[in-house]
This record gives sequence, C-alpha cells and structure tokens, in this order.
Amino acid sequence: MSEVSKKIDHSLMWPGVIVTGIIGLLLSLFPESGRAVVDTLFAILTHNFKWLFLMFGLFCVLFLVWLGLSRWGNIKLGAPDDTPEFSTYTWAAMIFCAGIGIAIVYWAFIEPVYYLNSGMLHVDPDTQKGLIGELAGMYGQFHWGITPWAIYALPTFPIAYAIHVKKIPALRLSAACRGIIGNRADGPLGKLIDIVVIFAMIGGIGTSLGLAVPLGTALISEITGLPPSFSLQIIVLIVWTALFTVTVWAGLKKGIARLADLNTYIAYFLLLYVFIIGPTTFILNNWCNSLGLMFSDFFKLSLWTDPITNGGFPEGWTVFYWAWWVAYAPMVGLFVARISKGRTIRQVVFGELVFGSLGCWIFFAIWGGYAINLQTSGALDVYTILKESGWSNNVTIVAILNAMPGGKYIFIPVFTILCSIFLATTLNSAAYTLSSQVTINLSGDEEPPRWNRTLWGIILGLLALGLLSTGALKAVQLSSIVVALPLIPVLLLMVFSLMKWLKEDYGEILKTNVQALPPEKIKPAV
Ligand code: NM2
Repeated sequence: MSEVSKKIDHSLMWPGVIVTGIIGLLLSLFPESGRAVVDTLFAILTHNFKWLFLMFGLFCVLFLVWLGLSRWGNIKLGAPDDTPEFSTYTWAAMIFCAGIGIAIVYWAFIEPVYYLNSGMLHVDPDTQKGLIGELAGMYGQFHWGITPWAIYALPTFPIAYAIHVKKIPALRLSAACRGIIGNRADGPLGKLIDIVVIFAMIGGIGTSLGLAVPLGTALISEITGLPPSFSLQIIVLIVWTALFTVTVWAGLKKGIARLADLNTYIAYFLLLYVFIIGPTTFILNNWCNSLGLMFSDFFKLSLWTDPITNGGFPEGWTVFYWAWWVAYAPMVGLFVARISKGRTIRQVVFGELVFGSLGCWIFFAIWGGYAINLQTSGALDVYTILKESGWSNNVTIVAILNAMPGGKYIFIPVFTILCSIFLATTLNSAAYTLSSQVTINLSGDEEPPRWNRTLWGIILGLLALGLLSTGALKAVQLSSIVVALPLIPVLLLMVFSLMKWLKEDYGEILKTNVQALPPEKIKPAV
C-alpha cells in the first residue's frame, strides 16, 4: 500500500492533537495560573486515588505470577508450529530497550538522594541515618523492579493473544478487549478505548520530555559554559525536535535502530565505568542488602498510603511512578506482543518480569549506590547541594557526575550523548506508535505516513514546552497521572477479555491435558 492511500482515522487523531496542542499552548502562555491548576489537580488526583494505583500495581504482580504458574502458562502465543523469532537474549534486550529510556538515566543518580532525607516509612533521617541509607537503596529497587514491569507486562498478553492466536488484524487495544465487548470494539466504545490509549501515550511521553529537556540543558551548559536558562532549554528542545523531525522525514528508520544499538553499548560502558571506579564493594553489598529489604517488605511497600500523616511520599513517588508506567504500558505492550510470537505465556511473564527488573536493578545498584556512597561516606554532601540549588535535580546530577574521576571530560560528555540518543529513540518510537494507532488497517510491517509521524513529533514537543514553562516538576508528573487513571479500567477490561478467551479456547483441553498445545483451530474472534 502506498503512503498516500493510507487513511487516517480522523476521529482518533484530532482529539489527541488538538487537546495536547491547546494544553501545551495554554501552559506556555500562562505558566503562573498553569502551576496553580497543576498543584490542585495533583493533590486531588493523587490523594483520592493513591489506593487505586497501589492496589492496581500489586494486582498486576499477583495476577501475572498466578497466570505464569497456572496451567494457562503452557499456552503458546501463536499457532502450534510458530517458533520464537528472536533468540532469548535479543528478545530480552529488545523488551528492555522498548520500555526504558532517559528516565532511568535521570532517576538512578538522583532518586536515592531524595530518599536519604525524605522521612519515608516514618523513619527519622536525623536520628536513624543507617536505616534511612539502607531504605534509600531499597526504594530504588522497589520503584524500578517487579511491580513496574508487571504493569508493563499486563497488556502484553491480551494483545499478543488477539494478534497471534485470534488473528485479529488490528494493532489497537480495543481489539484486545473483544473477548468481552465483542463487536462493540468497532463502535463508539472501541473508539473511546483507543482515544484513552492515545492520551495515555501522549501524557507518558510528556513526562519523559519534561524531565529530559532540563537535564540535557544542564549537561550542555556544563560542557559549553552557557548558563542553563529557560531560553537554552527552549533551544535544546527545538534542536532535538528538529533533529528528530528531519530524521523521521528522511525516513532514517535504520539509522534510528542503529543509534539504539549504539546506545546500549554506551550504557554498558557508563555502568562499568562507575562500577569500576567504585566503591565496587559498597555497590555490591548495598545492592544485596536492598534486595533483601525489598523482598521482605514487598507487601508493605506496595500498599503504603501513609493515611494518617499524609506526608506526600507515596503520592510523589510510588503513585507517580506507577502512573507513568501505566501510561507507557500500551506502547510497550504492543511492541512486546509483536516480538513474542511463538513463546508461551509462562515464558513471556517471567521473561518480562525477571529480565526487565534485573536491567533496572543494575542501573540503580551501580549509579544509585554511587550517589548514596557519596553522601554516607561524607565525600560529597549531595543532599545539601540538592536543597541549596532549590531542589534542582539537574544541578545535583551534574555535581554527582563531576565528583567522579574523569567526570568532567569523560563521563559527562558520553552521558550527554546517551541522553540525546535515548531521547531521540523514545520520541521516534512514540511518534511512530501514535501514528500507527491513528492509521486505518495498518498491518504489522507497514509504515504509517510520515507527515503524520512528524506532526506527532511536533505536538509532543509543544506539550514539553508547556510543561517546562510552568517550571514545576509536579506538572511533569501530573502529565502521566491524569492519563493513567482512565487507562486502568481499560487494562482491566483487557485482562477479563483474555481470561474469557483462554477459557473458551482451552478450558476443556486443559482439564484433560495439562501440557496442552494450542488447538488446531481456534474460533476466529471477529
Ligand atoms: N518509564 C520507564 O522516559 C523513559 O525513559 C520512558 C519511562 C515508564 C518510567 C519510560
């Protein structure tokens, strides 16, 4: 099919484009009132729904572990003779790279520094220094481990089952709800579901861009000596968006893929760098300890709402993170479903939970461990830097990086390249997924029209501009929280749909033959 003849589903595309454009513009024009609205909305949503986000996160873990271990785990995502397309290593690496970008680079260094003084779990940072230091390591492993990966994994199964077993030719989430909503997937209900998904993607990416641009600016200003002003942020954003737009326009899909590969090597290098310059032993001891604390307190951490003192920790961290992963879950789910044909449900459940968590844990163990050690060993008072810079994450990250041997001339420049490539690849896959969502009847290997991809890139840039204008981290966080809330019922609907399909297709077979292969012929869903 040629590019021109591909049709855009306007009723899906315009709500997202227009609303995002308007929000981006309003926030840039009225940053002061924008900040006030953001504060109120943030407080209302997180306070009223923190229980929901936390329970949903835990539900994802429990459901998937049950699914993977149960007899349903034997079911293959595909036809009986389908085999996996990729080796397990490549597959795991692809899953990790699809789900992880600039965010981990950003938070791994700075997140534990906040924890060192946060009063989390009512521990007093002044009198219980040892415990708070240990918890700082633990929380990183918790917030970037099993639960987030379970949130990512949840939509993978209904989508994979819909496309590989039911052979539904639509790469949309409404299609994966068919088990329950049937042909209403083609009507207004299906449309509503897909619009919710599009907003979720936009909101999640807004958070990523809102964090990445100031960090990129701080790094560039450190290298060039230019002051990290708002105008420099805008320049960075414009240059990044322009670079990205040109790449998309020129159709350099291969180029982006190669950049993504290169980035994994850069990340290995930077992880090894810190691991070797050390404190190597502390990093290992602290990691081991953090995992122990996390596993032992897993349920408590998962459900801690701080209902009496309402100190804001669960809202500002756990709830925000869960929402952000929820917002990205459809995008990652669509991707992982596509690359997992021929694997069993069990393999995909545990592959995603184990490899995904392990990847994130290593970043936090090494970079986070390094930052904790700076503080607890007295080498650098990172917390005071954070406080005195007016809670500027970026100033603090740069200070942490500068404290390393070779920080200024080796680590920071390479780190800047890492951030830029991460940003370009995230933006690229986001624009790509968004435009394939609004293109009608796009099959697995077709490209959505490039004007459409470019338009999404620009709209996302505009949203980032608006979020940055408010200058508030809360605005950036809210972007994910608002969109994640309506997505939760959609994800649950998909789960019910999956279970209904599994029971219909395999319920009888699995009663007599636990190691069942897929039935020769599964009733088509449409
Ligand atoms: N998550 C992993 O910006 C990014 O790195 C994209 C963000 C959901 C926090 C993923």
